[in-house]
Amino acid sequence: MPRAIITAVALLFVAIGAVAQEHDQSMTMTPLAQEEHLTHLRELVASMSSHGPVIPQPDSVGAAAAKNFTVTAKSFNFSISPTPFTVNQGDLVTITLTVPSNDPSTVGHGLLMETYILNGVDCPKGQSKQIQFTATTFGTFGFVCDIPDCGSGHSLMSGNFTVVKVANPAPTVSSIAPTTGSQAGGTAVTITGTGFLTGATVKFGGTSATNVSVVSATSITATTPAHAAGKVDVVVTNSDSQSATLAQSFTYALPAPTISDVSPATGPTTGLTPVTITGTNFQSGATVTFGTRPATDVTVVSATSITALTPLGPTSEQLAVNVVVTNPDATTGTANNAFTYTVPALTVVSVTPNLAVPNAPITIAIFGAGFTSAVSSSVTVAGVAATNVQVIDPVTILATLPSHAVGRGDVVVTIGGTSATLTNGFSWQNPPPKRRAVKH
Ligand SMILES: [Cu+2]
Repeated sequence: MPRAIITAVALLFVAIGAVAQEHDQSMTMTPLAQEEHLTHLRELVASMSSHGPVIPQPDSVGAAAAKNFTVTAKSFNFSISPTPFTVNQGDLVTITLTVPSNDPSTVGHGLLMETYILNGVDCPKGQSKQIQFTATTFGTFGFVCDIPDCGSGHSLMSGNFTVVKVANPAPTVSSIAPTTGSQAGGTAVTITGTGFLTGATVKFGGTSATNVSVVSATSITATTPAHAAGKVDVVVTNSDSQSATLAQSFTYALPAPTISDVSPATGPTTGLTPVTITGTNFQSGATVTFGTRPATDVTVVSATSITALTPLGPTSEQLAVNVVVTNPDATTGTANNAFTYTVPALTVVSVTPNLAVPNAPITIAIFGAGFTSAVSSSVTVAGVAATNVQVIDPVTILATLPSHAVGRGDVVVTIGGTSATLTNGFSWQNPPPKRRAVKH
C-alpha cells in the first residue's frame, strides 16, 4: 500500500478519535458506528500485514508449542514481553492484554489484530484480558488499539505480530481398515500413515468422508460416504493443502451373496456331482467351496444361480459340509451343512506303482472309492500286511509294502468290516537282464 494512503488512513483514524473525544466520554458509539469503525480498523491492520492464505482455527488444538506473551497497552504504546513478538506456525498463542491502573486514559485500550483478533478485545484500566488462538496462518499481522477515544496519541498504538511459516512434510497414507464397505456408506474406517495435521480432510472416490477425526499424526478415523460399487482412491488432504493418495484402496462392495438352496443336497465322497446353487447377488467370477475343498466347473448362470461339480468329500465321519459362495470382491454367502456326502461302496480301482523289484520295501498309492478315516483301515498285498496306511482322501490311500520275494498277489483294502480286492493288483519282478549289444 502506498505510503500516502497509509498516512491518509492514519489521519482519518486520528480524526475519528478526535471527533469521539469532543463528545462526552461516557457516550457509547451506535452499533452502526461501531461496525464502521471495526471495518475501518480491519482495513488499517490489513494494510499493515502480509501473510499466507488464512487457515481457519482448528477444532481442537494440537499445537506445536505453547507461547505466552504479556501485551501491556498504555498511553500511547504497546509494550510486549517477551520479545520478539514472533511464534512458529502451529503454536498455541496466549496473549495476556493488560492496561495499568495508573494509565492516563480514562477508557483503557484494546487490541485488534489482522486475521487473529478481528473483532478486537477491549481492556479497561487496571484489568487483564486473555486471548488465545492457534497460529494457523503464517505471515506478519498488524495490530492496533481499537478504542478510538483512548487519547490523543492513539494513532501511535500499533505494531506487528509475526508467525513464521513451518513447512510440514507431506502426509503419507499406508493403509486403511477395513478395506471394504457398503455402497450406502457409514463404514467406520481407520486410516494409517504419517504427517496428518489437525483439520485434515478425507475423500473416498472424490466424495468427502464424514466424522473425520485426526487421532494423531499417524491415525485418522472417519466414516465413509455413499458411493457406487467399485474400488476408489482414498485421499487425505492436510490443512496446508498437501495430500496423499492410497489408490484403489477401498472397495464399495455389492451386497454380499446369499444361498437359499443347494440341489441335490447329497452326493458321494468321490465328488463330481452336478449341483445347482440358488441364492442372490452372485457375481461373475464367484467361487464355491464344499467344506474345505473348492468345487470345479463353477458357472455363474445368473445373479441367482450357480452350477458346479462337487469336490471330493471329507475322509472323516463329518459328512455334512458348509457350502460357501465367495464373490470376487471377497464377500461371502454360507449355507451351513447344506450338502451331505455319502460314502460309496468300497472299491479298489488301481495301484501306483503296481510292480517293484523284490526284497525292498516300497510305498504305493491305492486308488478307489469309499475310503474313509472314520473307521480303522488296513491293506494287505499278496497276504502280507502293509504298514503306514494313510487315508489321504476318499479316493486315495498310501501304504508301505515290506520287502517280498518275486511273485504277485491281490491288493486287499479293508475299512471297518468291509473289504475290496484288486485281483493280482501288484507284482514283484527281477529287473530285466542287462542288455548286451543287439546283433544283426
Ligand atoms: Cu488506545
